[in-house]
Amino acid sequence: MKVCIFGGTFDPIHKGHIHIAKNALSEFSLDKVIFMPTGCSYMKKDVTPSIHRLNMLKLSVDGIEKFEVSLLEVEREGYTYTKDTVEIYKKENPEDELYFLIGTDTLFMIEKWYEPEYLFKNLIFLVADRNDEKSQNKAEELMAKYGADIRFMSCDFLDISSTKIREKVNTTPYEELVLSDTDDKVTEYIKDNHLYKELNEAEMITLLSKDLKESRLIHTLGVIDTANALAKSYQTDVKKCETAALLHDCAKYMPLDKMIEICERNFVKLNELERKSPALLHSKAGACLAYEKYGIKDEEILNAIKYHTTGKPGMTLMEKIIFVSDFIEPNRTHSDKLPMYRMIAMVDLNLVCMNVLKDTIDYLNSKAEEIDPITEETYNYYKKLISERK
Ligand code: DGI
Ligand code: FE
Ligand code: FE
Repeated sequence: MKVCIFGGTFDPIHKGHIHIAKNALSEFSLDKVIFMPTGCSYMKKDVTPSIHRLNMLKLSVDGIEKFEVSLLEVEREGYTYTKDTVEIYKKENPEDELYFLIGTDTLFMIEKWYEPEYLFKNLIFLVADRNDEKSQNKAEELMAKYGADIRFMSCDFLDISSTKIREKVNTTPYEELVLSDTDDKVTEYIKDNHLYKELNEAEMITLLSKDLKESRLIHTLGVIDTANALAKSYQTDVKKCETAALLHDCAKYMPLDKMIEICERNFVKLNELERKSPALLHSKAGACLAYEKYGIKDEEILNAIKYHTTGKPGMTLMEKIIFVSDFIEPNRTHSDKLPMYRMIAMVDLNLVCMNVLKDTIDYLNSKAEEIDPITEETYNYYKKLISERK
């Protein structure tokens, strides 16, 4: 089979991609074009979460004959080299003749890629885009130097760019948004999932109120107020603390299997206890949901959500503020020590962290619940910290 890999971020996929892929199919009599979206490690700032890029790809490509979408790179953690992708593909499909679709810009960068010799030896490059003299010369240079097989496509090049689409979305209200350069289903997806625009607080609250029960929203408001007061008292970023507080329990009512799924696709490691305990897992799942659904890319905010249930040794100020606020916010009534903790929190967060952890461990023991190792480690960390300064 003659198979062509079409790699890219596809952020978002647009009609130019489809145009090029269709032309590659016919011009080189290919059997298949495989769209290969790049992975993105969890929290990577400059790319839309993989799940959205993948869903948009599927919306435009599914049902088109000879087009496929591959998860090979999306499902691998961290940065993936094209060389690794090709190697894996070849191992599974040793008979295929492999093509690789690129734009002229890539032609000038490819020598900087990991092991270009391997790529030139194993791939036939199809170059879409302007077939100008400079590109021709570069191709000839690569062919001479590496014995590369580089072929220019003869189809016209549509002047469409994902960057321009993102800019347009960013500057247009969703309800007025019309995109002629992507499939309508993709435009709808962008609107429905609030892509390419930062959500403001009101929009986040609207979304959140669909994910949470009223009592949980009231708790959340309490956490926001407490986090606000603590952020001011400790002179740290009030807005970021409030955002973390707002979203800290966003995954509270996700079914356990969905929690596991969202963590796994974001490469968040889980232990056995977390896999069976939604009460524990909602914090890690919440960080992933804040990232995928609420568009939060700030690592500090995401980590404050991620560790709000167990804490962790050596928490940042923001992590401590969220961890403590969750426990002491005014709607909590579970312990008569809370008024004292609320006062101490304004002057000594570490001391309150230690106490909160001690109370949690006592509570879990009384219920014969398993204690997560990180809860234990965090308690020991803060206990030591307090004892050493005396
Ligand atoms: O989500 P909230 O109710 O606002 O509060 P939270 O995120 O602190 O979650 C509290 C729950 O988490 C509570 O049911 C106890 C549980 N939890 C915290 N640490 C551990 C734990 N559960 C187990 N099994 N093991 C832990 O170490
Ligand atoms: Fe929680
Ligand atoms: Fe909470």
